[in-house]
Amino acid sequence: MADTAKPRGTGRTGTRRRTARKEAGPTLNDEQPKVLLDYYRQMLLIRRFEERTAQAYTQARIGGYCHLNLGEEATVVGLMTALQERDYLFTNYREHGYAIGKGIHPRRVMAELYGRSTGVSKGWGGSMHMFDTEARLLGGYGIVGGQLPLAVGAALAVSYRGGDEVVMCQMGDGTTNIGAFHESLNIAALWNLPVVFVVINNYTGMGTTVEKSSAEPELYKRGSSYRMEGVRVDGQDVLAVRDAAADLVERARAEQKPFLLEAMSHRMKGHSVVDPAKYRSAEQAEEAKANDPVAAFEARLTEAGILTDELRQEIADSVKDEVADAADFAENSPHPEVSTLFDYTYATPVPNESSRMPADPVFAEQ
Ligand SMILES: Cc1ncc(C[n+]2csc(CCOP(=O)(O)OP(=O)(O)O)c2C)c(N)n1
Repeated sequence: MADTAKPRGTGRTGTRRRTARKEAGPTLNDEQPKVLLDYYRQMLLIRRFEERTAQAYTQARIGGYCHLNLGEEATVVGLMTALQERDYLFTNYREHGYAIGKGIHPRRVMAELYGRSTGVSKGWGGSMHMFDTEARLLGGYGIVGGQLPLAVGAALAVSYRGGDEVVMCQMGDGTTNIGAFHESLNIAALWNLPVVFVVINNYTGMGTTVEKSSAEPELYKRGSSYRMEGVRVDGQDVLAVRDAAADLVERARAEQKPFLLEAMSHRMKGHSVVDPAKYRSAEQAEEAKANDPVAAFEARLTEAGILTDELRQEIADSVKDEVADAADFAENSPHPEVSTLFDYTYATPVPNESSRMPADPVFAEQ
């Protein structure tokens, strides 16, 4: 087990999260400027995409629940960079950035949010249920912990077929107290399945803190109950996340066994778009702001002379255009035909499948 993240100050009430001491993460020296700029662009794209999503939601262009990745951009990009194209991904409902990172076009992600037929899930899934077999994103789940047993099942299928794909299963910190977490880690370890379980520790499950809800708040240590190696990483540092995740993904592939990764993150806004996060102290909100991973990476690249003023403007403009294009695409896409409502419920047609449409009478006339 290893803790490579910055230490967390846990004061008596657990409200102070971090001490001032910073552990050194990976340096920029061995990195290609082009690659670093690409990470920066991806992080900025997710940031602007999510801001646009929040705006569209408050304008009632997007319905249902809507949870954003604001503040978690370094974690998202680091994790997605660590996966090979053939690897599978399961996430919770906070998945817009993951969908983009897994290679799904922002247009299709935005269109799904708008509930349009051009969306990732043809407009029937919405924010929490993006699913794309081609990109190997196997959901998007609204039930806390719902993705874990399914990820284990997918890894069992991979293992049974003798494949070399790895399954990454993302979740929040609150999820580690759900029964499915323990059942899934147990079976994955028992059956030597290639799953990397990733806990995004943004310190809060809705309004409840990790310290208030978890008897073992150092969540990466929970793997030890299942003899599963756990690693904690600084989720604000895209390079640290990438390195830690890539190491575990490749070890899961080579050694055919599961791992647990905990990424220490900050959620910059409320639990969902409509949550004003009043349970958070001004100090905590300030701390999240001070730990903005996009701003931090931007400053780091600027200091290293990799990001010039000109490049920053160029990237900002192209990201702005890409997000505007995604929103236009969504806005101008058609709604799905109601007759397709039942088409995607099961993989194959099943007998007794209900195909009653919303306005149909409950009992057909004789
Ligand atoms: C089984 C179940 N219980 C409760 C909920 C309501 N709920 C939605 S999100 C959430 C908090 C989960 O927090 P965490 O796992 O830390 O993820 P985060 O939202 O921080 O990404 C809860 C309790 C739910 N969706 N499913």
